[in-house]
Amino acid sequence: MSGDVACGNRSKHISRRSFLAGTGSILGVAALGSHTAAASIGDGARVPALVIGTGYGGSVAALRLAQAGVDVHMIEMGMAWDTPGADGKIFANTTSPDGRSYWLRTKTKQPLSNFLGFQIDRDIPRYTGILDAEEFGGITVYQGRGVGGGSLVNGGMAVTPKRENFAAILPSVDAEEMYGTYYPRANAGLGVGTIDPAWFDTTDCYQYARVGRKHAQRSGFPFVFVPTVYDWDYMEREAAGTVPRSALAGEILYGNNYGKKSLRKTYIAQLEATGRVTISPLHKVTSVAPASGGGYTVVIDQLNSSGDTTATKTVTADRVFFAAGSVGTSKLLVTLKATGALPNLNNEIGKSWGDNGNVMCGRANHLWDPTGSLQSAIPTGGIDNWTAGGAFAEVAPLPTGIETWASFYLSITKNPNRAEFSWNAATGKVDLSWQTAWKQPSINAAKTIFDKINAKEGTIYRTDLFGVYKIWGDHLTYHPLGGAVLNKATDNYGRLAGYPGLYVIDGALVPGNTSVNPFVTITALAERNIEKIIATDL
Ligand code: FAE
Repeated sequence: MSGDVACGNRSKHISRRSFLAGTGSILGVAALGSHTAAASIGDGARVPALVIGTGYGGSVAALRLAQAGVDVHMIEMGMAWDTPGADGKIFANTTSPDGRSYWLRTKTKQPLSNFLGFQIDRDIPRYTGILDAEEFGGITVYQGRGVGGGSLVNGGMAVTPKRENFAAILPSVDAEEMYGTYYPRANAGLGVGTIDPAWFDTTDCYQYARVGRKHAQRSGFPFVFVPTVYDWDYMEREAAGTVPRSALAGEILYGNNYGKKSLRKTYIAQLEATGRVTISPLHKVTSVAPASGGGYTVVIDQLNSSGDTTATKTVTADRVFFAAGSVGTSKLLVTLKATGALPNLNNEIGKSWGDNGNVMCGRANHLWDPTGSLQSAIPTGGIDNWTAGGAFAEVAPLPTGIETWASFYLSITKNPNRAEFSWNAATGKVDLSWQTAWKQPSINAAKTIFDKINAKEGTIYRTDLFGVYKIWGDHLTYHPLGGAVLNKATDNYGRLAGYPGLYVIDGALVPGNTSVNPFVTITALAERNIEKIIATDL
C-alpha cells in the first residue's frame, strides 16, 4: 500500500489484506475507501521511545528524537489519511460530509448547526473519520483524528503571540529564548507564510475578509494579516483555474486535499525521511504503567474503521511522550492516576484547562455589502482588540458557495475560567467541569468589537447560525489547552512529576489560553522542551 507509514523496519508488520479482513466493516470500507495503514506495532515489542499521538507536540518530539539517533514508535488512534476514497479524494468536502468527516458518529455535528432556519446536520455512516466533536457536560471540543492530529482539520492560521502577552501565556518560560530561537524554529518547520497583500486586495475569494477589514477599520479597530500554513502560490493558481481547488472548494473542517501544509507535508515528512520513526495508525493507547524490568508497559488497542478493538497489544518503552492533545493526554493521565497505574502523579493532573476563550458569531450585512459566493476556506485576517477589550477575532469564511450577506467571526478571548478533568468511577470515564455559562466573559469581550461595529454600520447579529434565535456560538472550542500544565503537573520542560522517562509535550502543557490561535505556540514549546530533554536525559 502506498500509504504504509512505517518508515523503520523494527516492528512487526501485518499485511493490508489481513488487516482489512479483521476490521469487520468491509461494507463501510468499500463505500468510503480505505484509509488504514499497514504499519502496526507488534505485541510484546520493546521500543526506546514511544510517542502517543501524531499532532504538533508528537511530531516535533519524534523528529528531534530520530535526528538524535533514537528509534521512535508513534501510536495514533486515527487513520493514516493517505489513500483516496471512492470519489478520488482523500478528504470529504465541507459541504458534503460523509463517514470520513466525523469520528464515530452517525450524524454530523457541524459547528454551525443551522442556516436560515434550517438544521444542517445530516446522517452519515459511522466511521473512524477525521473530526472528533467530543462532548463533555458544558462544551463540545473539536479535535483532529489521524496521522497529523489537529493539522488535518484546522484553519492553518499560524500565529505567534505578541511578545508583550507571552508572560501571561507561559509564565515559567524564558521569552527571550522563545522569540529568539523556538518560535522562529517552529515557524520554519511548519512552513508559515503570509498572503501577498496586493493579491488579497483584488481576489474574489477574500472579498469577505476585505468587508471584515473595512468594517473593523471604520470602527477604529486594527485589522491584521494572519500568517498561515497554506501554500499561497497554490491558492493563487486555484483562483486562476490552473490546479484543482482546495481552499477555494471550501475544504477545511474535514481535511484539505491540496494546498494546506498539514504536518504530513512538514514535520511528518521530515521524520519519515529519517528512517527511524514508525507510525501505527488506528492504535489507541489505554494504559501506561512502570514495567518491572525498567521502562514503562504500554497497553494499546488496535481499532478497525468502525471503532471496534480488534487486538490488544502490550509493549515496553524506555520513554513515553504524551502527545495525545490537551484532552487526550489529560484523559489518559487522570485515568492512570485514579486507577492506580501511575498513582504518584501529582495533584495538578487534570487542572487548569481552558478553551482559549473561543466564541463565534455572525453579523448580517446590508445588501450593498456582499461577502462573495466564492470564499477561501483559509482565514487570513483578524481584528485585534486584545489589549483594550480582551478579544482577537478571526474574520472567518462561510464557504457555502452562495452569497450569504453574513460576516462570520471566531474570537479568541481573555476568558479567566479554568476547568478540571476528573475520573468518574461510576461511568468509567473522565468528566470535564466546564459549564456553558463560563463563556460569558468571552461573549462580553467579543461584544467590545462587534457591538461597536454593528452600531457604526447599522447592522445586527445573525441569529440563525447556532440554533433558533441564538447569537453566540458558545457551545464549543477548537482550541483545548491545559490539563497537564508546564511547571505544575510537570517540571519546566514537560517531565512528569514522579515518573522519570514520562513526558508531556503537547497542548496539555499550556494553561488554557494563548491570546491567539495555539498551534505555533504548542510547536515552539515542544521544540524548546525536546531540545532540553535530548541534551540532558538521553
Ligand atoms: P493534536 O494536534 O490534537 O494531536 C493529538 C493526536 O493524538 C491526535 O491525532 C489524536 O487522534 C491522538 N490521540 C489522542 N488520544 C490518543 C490515544 N489514547 N492513543 C493514540 N492517539 C491518541 O494535539 N490552531 C491554530 O493555531 N490555528 C488554526 O487555524 C486552528 N484552527 C482549528 C480548527 C479546528 C476545526 C480545530 C479542531 C482546531 C484548530 N486549531 C487551530 C487548534 C489546533 O489544531 C490544536 O491546538 C493542535 O492541533 C493541538 O496540537 P497537539 O499536539 O496538542
